[in-house]
Amino acid sequence: QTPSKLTSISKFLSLVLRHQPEKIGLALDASGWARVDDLLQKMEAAGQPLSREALRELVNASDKKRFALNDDETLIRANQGHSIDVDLDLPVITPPAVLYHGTASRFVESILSGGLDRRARHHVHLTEDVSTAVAVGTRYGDPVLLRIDAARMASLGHQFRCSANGVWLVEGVPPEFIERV
Ligand code: HQG
Repeated sequence: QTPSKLTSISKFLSLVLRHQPEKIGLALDASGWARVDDLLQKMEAAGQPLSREALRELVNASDKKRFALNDDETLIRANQGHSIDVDLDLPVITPPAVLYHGTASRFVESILSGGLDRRARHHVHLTEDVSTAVAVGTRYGDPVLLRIDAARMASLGHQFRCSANGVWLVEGVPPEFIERV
């Protein structure tokens, strides 16, 4: 597969595994898993045929490890980023003391006064990695890096979870924990 073809298939998988499974008539269970057989059959019917091997390669090669297969490779789900109601069953764990969020400059005033909201997603997405945060912010414009005092948030009872691909998830970040870097 060419890189652009892989990207387009990955985007299609994100669409049906995170946002609109009904678009191809796919069923997800309460934890967001779809049957691989069902997915491949529905993708073929939707004019996006994909072999089992190509799917496995895409899952393994994906830069951000967006998708996970279960042990016997009969089930697949998105690791994070859902807008539909799924429960990923991720445990609450202690975060690193400092996490980062990258956003676009036009959002900063609103974020510093009202905090970070989850918007269309289930959670606010945070990262340990400055360069990842900057890349995420660049998607929406001129990037701004925000430093989050995760240690203090956790000590005050905010619940942090970490997705299988290392994205830190929290329901919201009030402004007092946010500092523009
Ligand atoms: C902003 C990609 C104004 C927030 C990335 C962000 C990430 C506010 C945007 C993942 C706000 C939401 C998530 C407030 C939040 N006022 N703006 N109060 N609160 N915002 O895409 O974090 O490719 O839903 O700063 O790599 O940008 O999907 O979240 O700019 O990991 O795998 O509202 O998406 O991963 O945008 O990105 P998003 P995000 P995938």
